[in-house]
Amino acid sequence: MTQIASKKELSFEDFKTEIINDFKIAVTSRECSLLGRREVLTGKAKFGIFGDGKEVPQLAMAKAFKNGDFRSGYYRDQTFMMAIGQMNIQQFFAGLYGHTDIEHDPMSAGRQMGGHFATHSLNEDGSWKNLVMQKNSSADISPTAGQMPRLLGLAQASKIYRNVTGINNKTNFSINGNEIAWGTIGNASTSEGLFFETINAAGVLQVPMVMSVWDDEYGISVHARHQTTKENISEILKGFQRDNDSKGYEIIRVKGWDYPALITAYEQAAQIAREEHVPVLIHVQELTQPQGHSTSGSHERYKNEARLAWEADFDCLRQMKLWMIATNMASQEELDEMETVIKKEVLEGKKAAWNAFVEPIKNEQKELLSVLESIAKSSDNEVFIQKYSADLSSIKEPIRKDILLAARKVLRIIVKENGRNELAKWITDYTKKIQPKFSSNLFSESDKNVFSVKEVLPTYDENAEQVDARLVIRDNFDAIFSKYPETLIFGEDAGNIGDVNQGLEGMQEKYGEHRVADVGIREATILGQGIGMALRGLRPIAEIQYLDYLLYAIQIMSDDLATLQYRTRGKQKAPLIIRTRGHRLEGIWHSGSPMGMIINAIRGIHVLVPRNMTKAAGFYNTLLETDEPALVIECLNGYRLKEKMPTNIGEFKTPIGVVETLKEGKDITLVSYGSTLRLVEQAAKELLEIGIDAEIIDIQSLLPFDVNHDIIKSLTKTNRLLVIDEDVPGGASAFILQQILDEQNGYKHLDSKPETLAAKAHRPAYGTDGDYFSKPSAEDIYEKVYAIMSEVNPVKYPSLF
Ligand SMILES: Cc1ncc(C[n+]2csc(CCOP(=O)(O)OP(=O)(O)O)c2C)c(N)n1
Ligand SMILES: [Mg+2]
Repeated sequence: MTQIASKKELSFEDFKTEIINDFKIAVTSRECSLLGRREVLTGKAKFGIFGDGKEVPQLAMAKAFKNGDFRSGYYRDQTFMMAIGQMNIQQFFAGLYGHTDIEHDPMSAGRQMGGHFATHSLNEDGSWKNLVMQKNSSADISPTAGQMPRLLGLAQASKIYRNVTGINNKTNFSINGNEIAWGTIGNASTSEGLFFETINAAGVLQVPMVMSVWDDEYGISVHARHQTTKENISEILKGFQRDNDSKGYEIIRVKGWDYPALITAYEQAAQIAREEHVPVLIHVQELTQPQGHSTSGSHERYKNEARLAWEADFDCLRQMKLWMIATNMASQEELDEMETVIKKEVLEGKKAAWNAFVEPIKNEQKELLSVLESIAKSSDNEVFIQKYSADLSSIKEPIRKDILLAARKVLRIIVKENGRNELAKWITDYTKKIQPKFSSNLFSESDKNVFSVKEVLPTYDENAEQVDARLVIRDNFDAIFSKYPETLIFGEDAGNIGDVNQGLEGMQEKYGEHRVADVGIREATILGQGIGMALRGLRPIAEIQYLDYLLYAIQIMSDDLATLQYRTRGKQKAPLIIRTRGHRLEGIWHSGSPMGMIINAIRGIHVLVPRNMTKAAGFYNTLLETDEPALVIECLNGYRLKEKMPTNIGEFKTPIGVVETLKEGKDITLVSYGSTLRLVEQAAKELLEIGIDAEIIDIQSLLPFDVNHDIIKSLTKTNRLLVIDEDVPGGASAFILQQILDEQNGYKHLDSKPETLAAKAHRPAYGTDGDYFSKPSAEDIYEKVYAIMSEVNPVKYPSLF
């Protein structure tokens, strides 16, 4: 481990201007924190979490941070963002107020609370910017340590760009893999499993990652003694230190108030990571929180007098100032003068941000008031309308809720009057204009979204042979890897043996260990690898061995990947493909299908459930033409079933959001997906023998769901609906029913009660009997349909039970 201490040898002749500039950035940032807190306490902003007490190390990090580099950090990093020129005073306050205009709040267009930072990787049309020409920050998320998994992938991308031939010319994303991924995390958040998982994985992978731990000894009110063994993260990570015999980390320890030592530490870290592709941990100690954790509490409640006094003394900004004076960088008076000027600047920036935030809303307020005034004149309820108008106009600094609420209340009063039309139209138009500010960009809005790809059917030779279906998948991956050099796949057992079901057999030999890779058993960071690499222009396919183990990764899918486009208002994308296999096999953890949980946790990621390997391969081919993330769940029991080998392998495409009718029928519509369809088909055959003619629809993609509303077309014919699902009762079947009945107005066409047939509420038991008694069987399906038809025609179909 390297202990960096100030050598006080920076030549002030050379560095004076730069240091003064640094000081000004730190003071600006501090003043923003101080004023920001006031804005919250006076009610202008909802919540504030600031970077005070962490300014100086961030100046050092910014100096070592080069174009093309990426940050993956957390809410304390405002000084860093200012120092790399990606956030100014006005933007800081715009974020605090929640300004919904991306021009004003470039971090998230008001979608994230202040302190969650991002840069723009995409142009307005969704195409990539040149990322090596700019300094990049992946978009922050709030869950502590949630920034860690993607950091691993951001760093790994450099490794891939440096080592994989054929993509080295992708200069928009990398110059020979020289880019560093810089992580920041609070000391207390290192208690999270995601931190340790990432640390270990980065050591194994030997990627250019510099991880800074901002250590202020606390996590809100909880002291390090409750967080970290030995109260010291670099102490306990010592075993990761590289030496002559084994690869590992370079671990550096430095005091957060020691400016020259910090500069040296960060220079050294950058050199090691950039040139050698070795991960570095910088433990930045002795940091403080001058205003406590956030605006929701005060730290005087849990820090004693001695600690508070120490924090005042060792405030990094104060120490930097003392050092500047001691080294004759500037006099006390000069620095005081700078502070006075900056205070004024921050105040002005804050005012400008507030005005920019409220002005458009005030105009909307005026607009509604004039509509209300004209309606009031000819209304029997003039007095009431005037009351609402007066209340609204008395709000000096309205928010949009105030405006819309007044309009909607008045609409109720005048529902029987002529003015209703005008006001209803105003409300509709206003909502149409404003709603996207809060709801756009959940998915890609570019011309490469999933709906941009046309279906291409598989083609077959006349006497095409039936092969093990895993060969269709394998040959399709082969075609993909040779067609797209930026694709790569990684997962447990995915490399050497070519995945547990041999769908990647021989691929590592052919495409190398960087592109077809085994990884450790660590689902969350497998996902993170995928997110990070996709953020840097690669096309990763992250493999989760079994669907049941997706739970380990679902937090990061839900919090990070699913929200990415949304939380950056379309300024970042990670078109990651997550490959897994699931549905019916054997036992509690090998045959689950928690689809309801999955589809509800990851809105923002497409969820595709192909019934066979040809369909699955077609989904991969489609997805690689788009810029959106998706989860593809292959049928675990389908690899050894026979399918015909298509001639246009790698080219055929399964459309996304489109259902397929597998069998036409006139009596009832059976809706299902995945492995269960085979049982549905069997039941339908047996039902036909007694004259019940069922129509079978394969959903194929749960998200997006039947965008053409084809299921409705079936219901107009059959007037009856049964949804068959292997999830728990009320799981995915509830979603499917909601889509058909509510979204597609399916209830209008029904003559019988719409029904669902799901698995038992418990996890499926082991073995064939376990499956039979836990999940819907062909007999269950037969009997359920029969019972529905028995109610319709009891004479023809007398009750079975
Ligand atoms: C998963 C998760 N749990 C809890 C929280 C609430 N929370 C926000 S910040 C924080 C403390 C973090 O402390 P530390 O990592 O030391 O960072 P610091 O704020 O001290 O810089 C907690 C518990 C959260 N955001 N995410
Ligand atoms: Mg802390």
